[in-house]
Amino acid sequence: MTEWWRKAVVYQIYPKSFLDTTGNGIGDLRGIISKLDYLKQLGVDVLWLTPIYASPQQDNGYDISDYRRIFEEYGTMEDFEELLREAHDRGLKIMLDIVVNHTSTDHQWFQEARRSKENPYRDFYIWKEGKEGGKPPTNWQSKFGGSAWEKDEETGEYYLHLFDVTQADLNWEHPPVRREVYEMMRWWLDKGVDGFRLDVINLISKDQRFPDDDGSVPPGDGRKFYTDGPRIHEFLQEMNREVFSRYDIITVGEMSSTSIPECIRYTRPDRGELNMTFSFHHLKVDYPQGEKWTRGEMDFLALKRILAEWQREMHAGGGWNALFWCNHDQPRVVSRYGDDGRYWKESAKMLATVIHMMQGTPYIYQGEEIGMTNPGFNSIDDYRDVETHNMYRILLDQGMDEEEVMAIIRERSRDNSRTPMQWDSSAHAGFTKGEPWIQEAPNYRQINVEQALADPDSIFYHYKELIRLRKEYEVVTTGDFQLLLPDDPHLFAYVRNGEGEKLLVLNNFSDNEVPFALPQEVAQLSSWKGECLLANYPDPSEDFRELTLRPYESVIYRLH
Ligand code: TEU
Repeated sequence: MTEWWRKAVVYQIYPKSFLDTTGNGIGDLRGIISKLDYLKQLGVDVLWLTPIYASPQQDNGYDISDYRRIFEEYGTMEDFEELLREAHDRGLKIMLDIVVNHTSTDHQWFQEARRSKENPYRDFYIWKEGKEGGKPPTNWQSKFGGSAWEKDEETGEYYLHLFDVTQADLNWEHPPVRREVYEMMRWWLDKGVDGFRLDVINLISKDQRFPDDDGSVPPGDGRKFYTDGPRIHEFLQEMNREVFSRYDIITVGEMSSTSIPECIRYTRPDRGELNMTFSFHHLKVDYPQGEKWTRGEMDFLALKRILAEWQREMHAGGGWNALFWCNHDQPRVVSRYGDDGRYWKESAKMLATVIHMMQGTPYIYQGEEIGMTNPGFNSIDDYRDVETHNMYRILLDQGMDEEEVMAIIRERSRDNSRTPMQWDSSAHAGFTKGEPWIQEAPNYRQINVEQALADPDSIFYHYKELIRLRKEYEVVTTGDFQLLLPDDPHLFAYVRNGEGEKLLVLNNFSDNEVPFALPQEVAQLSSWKGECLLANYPDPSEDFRELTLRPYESVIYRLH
């Protein structure tokens, strides 16, 4: 039996930037309701909303101050219930983003906890004495720059924050924390929510010795003491028992710096943890020496190697991948691994094909389906993201000149994907009638939904076709994966092998013409018949055994 989520396609909505119906410059739930028909037309099955809960918005909602209230700028609980109803009426499911590694320091639990060492909520968080000389308890670094510990003046102890100082890490060793979290999750599921995306869920179990990181394993920032930590599988199995197993839902864990063996453990059905995981190694192949805040070229062979390893090994181990190029933390993929100039349309379609014909559950991030690009802002004042602003200061303090800092930010900032959804060519891309909380990308007059829907050859319709193919051909869901030409510097070619049916997926990642010839290892295919299922040029070659791929050309052949 194939569980429904293995054949599903998920669409990620960043509510703040999706559609504003009130004119305050911030997207809202009613905006999402008004676009459900558009999403249905695309053909997706599940909508993942990034956090919509009450929050001071230091990190755009990943800093939750109340898990059971809606952020008031987004609307009311009645709006949410209406969204749920309207989505369900159309056969769309709703997945919420659950952030339980940390809460906002505005959360009532933290407000109580910081009052005194004796407060009943004290142990909801992780408190430690500093070291001699006014030093923090360990040398761990926050993912957003600087120490991961903040001294709280009230009691003189430090609390741990792996992200912003306003995002205090919860203490999962403390059973009442786990009970509260499970109860909150059931509360949402009882409302009718269809699943969860679990934010940085592989970071919740910390090594209780809290050692310093001696740097022997790069990057030496402490992550080895809390990534896929000592009790992580125990916690997830408990969560599954207490919550997930009682509902027919979809669960995906966001896994920071994880490994294939761990993700097999997280997702093998008999282990009772999660349905699938996001991993990020394929989105670090343009980080020189693993360092995000520098500029670098993509290592294409590494990209192929990594994606192929995850395909093969997760399949062999019985795990399940979430497939994606884009989310609200990543630059736009067409600007990053494609070409957002001359071959914008071809390369956006090609990238979509690469991911959507793999095994796993694909995720589309809002705007990806119309080929939205990085906005290329010039001034730090155009950026809103807390990480971007922290890194701006840190890099300047290190002596880097402002121009170089801005060049890095233009490539790396998370705001690249957080600009307003481009609906049409009217002011502010049709996102708001007011002033948007962040500027829209300047190219919205050319790249927008209205345009895409009017053009039968648009990127939108390519995504729609890819989704349709997944539903039509079983091999996309169940077939195994074979990488061809691992050393070819331009082509990403692979075969999906199903019963009596195969797919040959050819993709040119360059703006050159590149010849392809069916390699020896699949030469037996020479007796097979092949038909083209989808391409990004109007006249793809009929011969799949030997052909020349044009710039960014992408073709899917069905062989039988
Ligand atoms: O992100 C986790 C995470 O580690 C990142 O992708 C992070 O943005 C990156 O390491 C910074 O360089 C999740 C959310 O997706 C992100 O938006 C939140 O800011 C973060 O957790 C904290 O909740």
